[in-house]
Amino acid sequence: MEDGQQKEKVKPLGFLKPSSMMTVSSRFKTHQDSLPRLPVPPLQQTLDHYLKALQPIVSEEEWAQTKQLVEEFQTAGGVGERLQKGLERRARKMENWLSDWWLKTAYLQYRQPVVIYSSPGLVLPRQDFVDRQGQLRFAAKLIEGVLDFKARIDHETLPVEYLGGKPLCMNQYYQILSSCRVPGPKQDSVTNFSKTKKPPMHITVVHNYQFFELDVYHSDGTPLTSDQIFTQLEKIWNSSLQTNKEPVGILTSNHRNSWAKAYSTLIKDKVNRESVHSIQKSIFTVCLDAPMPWVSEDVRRSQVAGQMLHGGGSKLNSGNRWFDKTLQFIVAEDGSCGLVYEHAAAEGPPIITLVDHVIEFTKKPELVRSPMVPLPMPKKLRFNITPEIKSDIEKAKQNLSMAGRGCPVSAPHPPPPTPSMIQDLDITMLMFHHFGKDFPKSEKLSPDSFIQMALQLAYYRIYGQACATYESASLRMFHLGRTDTIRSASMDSLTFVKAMDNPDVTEHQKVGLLRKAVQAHRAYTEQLPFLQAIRGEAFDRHLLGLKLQAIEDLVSMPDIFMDTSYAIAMHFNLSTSQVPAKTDCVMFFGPVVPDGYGVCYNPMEAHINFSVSAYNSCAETNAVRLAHYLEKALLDMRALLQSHPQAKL
Ligand code: COA
Ligand code: HC5
Repeated sequence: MEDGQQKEKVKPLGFLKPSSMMTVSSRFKTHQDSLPRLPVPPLQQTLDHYLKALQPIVSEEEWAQTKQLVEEFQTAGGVGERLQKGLERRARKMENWLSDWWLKTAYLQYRQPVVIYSSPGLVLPRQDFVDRQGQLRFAAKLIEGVLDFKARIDHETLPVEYLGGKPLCMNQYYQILSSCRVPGPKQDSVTNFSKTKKPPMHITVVHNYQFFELDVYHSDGTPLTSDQIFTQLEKIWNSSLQTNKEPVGILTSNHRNSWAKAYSTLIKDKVNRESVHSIQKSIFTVCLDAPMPWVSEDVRRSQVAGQMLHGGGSKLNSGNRWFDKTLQFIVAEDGSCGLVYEHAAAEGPPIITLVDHVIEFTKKPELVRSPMVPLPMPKKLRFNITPEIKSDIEKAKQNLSMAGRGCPVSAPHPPPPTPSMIQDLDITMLMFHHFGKDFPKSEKLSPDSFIQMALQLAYYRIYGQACATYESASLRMFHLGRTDTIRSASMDSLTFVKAMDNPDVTEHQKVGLLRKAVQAHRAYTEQLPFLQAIRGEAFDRHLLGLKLQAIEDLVSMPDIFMDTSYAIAMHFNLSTSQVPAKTDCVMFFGPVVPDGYGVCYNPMEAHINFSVSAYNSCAETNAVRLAHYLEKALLDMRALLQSHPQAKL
C-alpha cells in the first residue's frame, strides 16, 4: 500500500457511553467536547510551506523577493513572533480561534451577491414525472424526507461521521435547518431559529413568486404525512396561479450592500417585515418552479444547473427564491430537481448527507394512505410593494439578468455592454463515464489526488503554466472546524505535467512522475489539517490568522501580505472541491476570480460527475474547453498507467 487509506465510517453517537445513562443532548455535547481543538501550527513550518507552495506558480525573482520578506518576518522578536503569540493567546481563549474569523472573512463580510459567487447548487437525478401532479407528489415526499432527517437532528441520533479514522465535528448539522442569512450594511449575519423558545413548525413554499407559510406539524407535534403535504401543496398551487406578481425574492440576488439597503426599506412595512420573518424562520424552502424554455439535451444539463444556481433570470425562476435562505429545494414540473444553499452556515458534506437520506426516503413506497384530516389553508405571505421597493426590484433584475447598463449606445465610443450575472456564467457538466474511483484504487492511488493531477494536466495543456489551485479540505476533525486549503499545484505536479507531453521523457519515467505527483498531493491531504502539526503542509488558514491578527494588533500590514507572490498565491484560478455523495448528483459553484474556474466533482465507484464553471466576460477561460481537456487528461493518465503495469510495484 503506497499511502494510507481514509475510511469514512459512521458510528452512532450512542457509542460514547451507555445511552441509558445519558440524556440525548449530553451525548452530543460529550462528543463535541471530546474533539480536539484547532491548534496554531508552528510559525516556521507555515512559512516554509508557503515558500514551497509558491515555487510552481511565481517567477524565480518573485520567489527570491518573497523569501527575503519571509526571513524578515520571522526574525527573532520580530513581527511574525508577535502575531504568532497573539494567535496562540486567542486559541487559548476561544473554542476555535479560526471559526468566527472564517465565517466573517469568507462569508459575512463578502459583499458580492451570494448567487453564483458564493452559494453552491446541486442537480438531483431527473425524476420520472412530467406533470404538476407528479411534481407536487415528489415535492411532498421530499418534504416528508427532510422532516424525517430533521427528527434525527432534533433527537441528536445522527451517527458521528469519520474521515481518515477521526471522528468529525457534527455542529454544522445543527445549522442547516431553520436558519437564514440576513443582510447588513457592512456585514451580514446568520440567524438560526432551531434553538429558540418557539422553533419553527413551518416551511416556506414559493410558486409563481408567491411565498406561503406551510405548517408541517400537527398540533401534537407529529409531522404531516406526504399525502397531507400534497393536499396542502395543491391548495398553494391553486391560490397562486397569477403570473404577474412582483418577484420580490429577486432582491436577495443583489450585491450585499445594495440588498442591505433595500432590506431596510422593505421591512419598514409591518406586513413585509412579518412575511420576511416567516421566510427567515422557516425550516427550509421549497420552490415549485415554472417550466424552463425547451433546449436540446446537450445544453439541458447546463440549463438545469443555472436554474439551481440563479433561477434562470427575472422572467423565469429567479424570483421564485429567497437566496438568503440556507436551504432551498427546487422542484420543477418537468422532473428537474435540485437545490441551492447559502454557504455561510455549513459546508457541502452535511447538505449531501441530508440529500442522500431524502432521496432514499423518496424511493420508499407509500404503504398506507394516511387519513385525510381537514387542514387549514397555508398562509400566504403578503408584500406591500411601494415605488421605492419596486425600483429596488428593477435594479436587482437588471443586475441579475439584463445586459448592458450605463452608457447610452449613441455615445461616440460606447463601452461594450456589461453582461448580467447570468449571462456572464459559463457552466458545463462533465459526466465522465470511462471510470470512477475504481481505477485509481486498482492502481493503489488516491482517487482524489489522481483527479486533482488530471486537473493540473488539463490546465497546463491549455495555459502552459500552473496556477494557484485551491481544493477544500475538511477541518471537521477539530471542534467547530470548517476547511483549510490543499494546494494541488506543487513542484511534483508541475514536473509531471511538463513531462507528460515531452517526447524526450520515456513512458516509464512519466509513470514514475505521475505516481510521485499523486503521492505528493496525497501527502498534503493526509498530513494536512494540522493533524500532524509537525509535518503538516496546509498553511492557508494559519497565514490568514496571522494577517487578521495583524489587522487587530498592528498599524501597518506586514510586507509578506503586500507582495506580488502573496497576491498570486491567493488568486485561485482553479477553485475545486470534492463532494462525494451516494446519490448520483452533480454539484457546482462559480469561480472565485474573474479569470478562473470552479470545478466540483462527485466521484462514484465507476464514474465521476464533474461541473466546470467560468465567466464569459473573460476571453481566456472556457468551461467546455477545460472539461474537454480534463476528460482527455484522465484518459491519458489511465492509458499511461495501463501501458506500464510493472510500474505498479
Ligand atoms: N489505494 C487504494 N485506495 C485508496 C488509496 C490508495 N492509495 N487512497 C485512498 N483510497 C480509497 C479510500 O480508502 C476511499 O475509499 P472508499 O471509496 O471506500 O471510501 C477512496 O479511495 C477515496 O479516497 P480519496 O480519493 O483519497 O479521498 P478522501 O476520501 O481521502 O478525501 C479529501 C480527500 C481532501 C476530499 C477529504 O479529506 C476532505 O477533506 N473532504 C471534505 C471536502 C469538503 O469539505 N468539501 C466541501 C467543501 S464545502
Ligand atoms: C454542494 C457542493 C458544495 C461545495 C462547496 C465548496 O466546496 O465550498 C468551498 C468551501 C471551502 O471553505 O473550501 C469553497 N469553494 C466553493 C470556493 C471551493
